Amino acid sequence: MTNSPVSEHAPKIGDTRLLIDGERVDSADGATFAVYNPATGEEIAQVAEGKSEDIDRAVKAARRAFESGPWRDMKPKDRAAAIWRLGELLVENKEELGGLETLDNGKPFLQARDGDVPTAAGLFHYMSGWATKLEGTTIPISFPGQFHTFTRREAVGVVGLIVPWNFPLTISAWKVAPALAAGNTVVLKPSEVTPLTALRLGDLALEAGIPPGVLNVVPGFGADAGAALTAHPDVDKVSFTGSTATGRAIMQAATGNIKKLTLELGGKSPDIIMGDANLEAAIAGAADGIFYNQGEACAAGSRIYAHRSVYDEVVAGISAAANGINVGDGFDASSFIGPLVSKEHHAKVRSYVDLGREEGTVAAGGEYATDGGYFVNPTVFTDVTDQSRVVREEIFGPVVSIMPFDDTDEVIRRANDTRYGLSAGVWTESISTAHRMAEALRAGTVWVNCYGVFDAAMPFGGYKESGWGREMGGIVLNDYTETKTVCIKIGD
Ligand code: TXE
Repeated sequence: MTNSPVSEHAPKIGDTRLLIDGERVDSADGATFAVYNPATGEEIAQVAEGKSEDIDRAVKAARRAFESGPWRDMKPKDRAAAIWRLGELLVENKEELGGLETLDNGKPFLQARDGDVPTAAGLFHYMSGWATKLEGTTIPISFPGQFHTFTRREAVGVVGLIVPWNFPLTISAWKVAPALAAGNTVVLKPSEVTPLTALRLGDLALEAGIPPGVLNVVPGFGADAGAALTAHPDVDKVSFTGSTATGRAIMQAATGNIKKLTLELGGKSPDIIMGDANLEAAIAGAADGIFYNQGEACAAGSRIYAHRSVYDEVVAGISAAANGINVGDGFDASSFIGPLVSKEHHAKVRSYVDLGREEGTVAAGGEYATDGGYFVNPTVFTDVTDQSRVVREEIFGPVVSIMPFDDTDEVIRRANDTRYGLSAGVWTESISTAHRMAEALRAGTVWVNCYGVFDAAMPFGGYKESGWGREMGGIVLNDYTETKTVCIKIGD
């Protein structure tokens, strides 16, 4: 691995202090916490640990920046230009940002540099265009000639953005880009497991001309910094991506000042291979749909339903794909999947691998590292039932269950039999089956003959316990703006 052609891309880790009001600062009590390289388990940095006092400082800075107007009152075209420039800076720094993501999260460097970073940049490019297009409407109310009524779209205010560790930079961009486009000011709290790219994002925002205090970045733990941000009386809105359990805690914490909330939570997404599917494409796509990013993806297609007529072929194909995946250090160019993100998460996924062995049959994988890095081999379970825990619960690792089905109504019912509703996949050559399934599946995104396609212009979010609201697309601006109705009397 040390001779790998990409190992030279491991970057130096720069300043790891908090970013508040445009300055890098220590936490109020001087506390720091360790972050680790999940490929080795070794500590790579000490990062300033934000706590409630630091969150309060950051919220005050964001409030000042909001009220005093350098951002909200900036000409929309200038705001757009700064956000666009931030996208450009991400692209210019993709080597460093991709390398930091690999060091911190473990994902393969080539995927981080050529996938995560350009995707994040794309969010800033796309959202910059909305800064000049937040239009209201004129409304013909029931009193002709007496009133002129219209709406305005205004920034919500200070927004708290809480992001997880699986796509640290990309999910930060999902939230920061529309928040800024709408004129809000931000306190961003990255995951304590992967804080490095969010801090660099904050530096680059300043370099792009986004004024101090508009984007503050406060790493810290969920129970402390995260809880303080969600309970803070001067935060107008919180957008969160993470587990459903934490989403519930955030809903409760937000009741104090009735914060607006966007929640993008867990998933247990079905990926359905119909009897008439192009099997080569379906097998490759479904394997990628679960194993990409080590299966640490909220949209991962972790329940594969294969029509009984193609079931054996699908099991053989996905198992072969699993066995063919190189698992290793993300800085090794041949690794398609890296280690899981942390010791704790590794322990969770390992326990599900052990459980699946009891609940079903291992068709591929089933092994994991027990020391050193947090590796788990891509694992395929068969002979499980719809009630098996590995089929019902979010594992968030490279672990998939494959189940046979006989007819379309049955598979729709089984696919929808989950508390989640984030995404779903369908593989079929029939246009009518494609449309029928797309309509019947209770999920925020349905991919047909593809899986895991994301774009800044495509809304993404969940039905049921997978969340509230949407990320991306023009629709997300609704969540970052207030609509003000203005009614002016113009006649009797
Ligand atoms: O998530 P948490 P964890 C799922 C996945 C994973 C499980 C646990 O199944 O195994 O969640 O992961 C912050 N108030 N997903 O424990 O706790 C925390 O600091 C405010 C799915 O890492 O949800 C981090 O920044 N904030 C998911 C963020 O919430 C709090 C992605 C996510 O952490 C908080 C990640 C609190 N009380 C995990 N507690 C997806 N939907 O993509 C924690 N946080």
